[in-house]
Amino acid sequence: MKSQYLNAKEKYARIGVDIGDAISVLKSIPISIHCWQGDDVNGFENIGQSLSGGIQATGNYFGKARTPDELMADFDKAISLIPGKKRINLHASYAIFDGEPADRDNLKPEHFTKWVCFAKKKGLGIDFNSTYFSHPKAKDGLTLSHPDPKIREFWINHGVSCRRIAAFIAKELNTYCLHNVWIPDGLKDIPADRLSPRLRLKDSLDQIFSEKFDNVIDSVESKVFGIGLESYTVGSNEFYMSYAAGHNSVYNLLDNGHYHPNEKVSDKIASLLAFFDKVPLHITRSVHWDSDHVVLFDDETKEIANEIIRNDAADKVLIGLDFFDASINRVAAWVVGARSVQKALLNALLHPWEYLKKLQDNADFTELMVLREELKTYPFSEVWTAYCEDQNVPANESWLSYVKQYEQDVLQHRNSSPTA
Ligand code: RNT
Ligand code: ZN
Repeated sequence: MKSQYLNAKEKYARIGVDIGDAISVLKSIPISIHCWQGDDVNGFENIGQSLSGGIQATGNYFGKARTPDELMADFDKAISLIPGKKRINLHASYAIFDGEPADRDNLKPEHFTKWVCFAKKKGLGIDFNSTYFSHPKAKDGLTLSHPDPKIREFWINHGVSCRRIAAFIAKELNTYCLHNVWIPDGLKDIPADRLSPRLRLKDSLDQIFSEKFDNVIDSVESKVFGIGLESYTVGSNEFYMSYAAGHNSVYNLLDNGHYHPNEKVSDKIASLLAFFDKVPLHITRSVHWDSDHVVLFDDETKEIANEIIRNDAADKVLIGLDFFDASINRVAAWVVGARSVQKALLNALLHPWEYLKKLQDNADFTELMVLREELKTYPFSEVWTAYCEDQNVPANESWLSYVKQYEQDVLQHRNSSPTA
């Protein structure tokens, strides 16, 4: 084992890569893990609304979390098998009510104190999303751009409450809190007016973002289309890109499921880095469309990681995960997705980028191609193993036995209604 590691160290050293340095950088890069993989984006409001807004979780694997305690326990199991620095990404619909439930326009920091305690205990940061879907007032697919000022006001108040909650979280945890806005607003069929909804959205956002907070980073997330909203998306890429460009503290979040299949988010990151000091990211895997499959160690994930690492942007790109697969063990899904992103980051850290950039500048495209191809069979797995050992998590597929044990001990005993 040791000699394999030394062998790998020597091999990488010959191309100018120090694997010890790679491991120490990797350790410091936080991954924000989305809570919503644990319960198919359900949340805890119990308002009788199924998932809406043009997104869908498919599958019916047993054992999904039904209560805050179950979701926290499942999340905890997942993070025990994921190396490195972690944050938890919450949605407003995961508010925990002790007494009377509050509607979305009236959410308060106290509805998230249990999450804050959980995060403190586990050493996690928290990111936050306002929730503009799965609610009776979002039924017709419009929220912040709705023609009815009363409905708009409801959702503006939601955004305002959520930013106050994000500020509370940031203060409690003494780290930034990314507050992201994604709205489903769009139309199934060809619009008669594309501009008015966008002007209304612009005005709603201005109202939501008018209060200033330390340590809250705001972002807006565009999308190409949603199910049932195929013809028009109010919050399009151009709309939000322009909005972010015109507002100092609002950033454009890139979700790599939200573009045409031939567009690559890996290519967009550097464009944004030329103009913004933060680039929030949702890493997902889209199969033909925004299907939100579990993230794998695949070419696009690797290329996204390459962009982050070779542009020295690990503190600018805020990495979050966004997928929801209900057809497999949900805890395993979290672990696969998070470990895949970390593998991609490590893979990127094991490239001699300065040298490769020089080859590009010198137009030596032959050596550039040859070296990149040869690097694909370098002993990456030895370094990944060393990293996992350093972080006290299983290095290979053996982590699954812990999830299977948990499935047997805990998940299998969950029927459809929660026990107290
Ligand atoms: C939807 C967006 C959004 C959601 C989550 C639940 O297409 O990707 O980020 O997935 O907020
Ligand atoms: Zn997303």
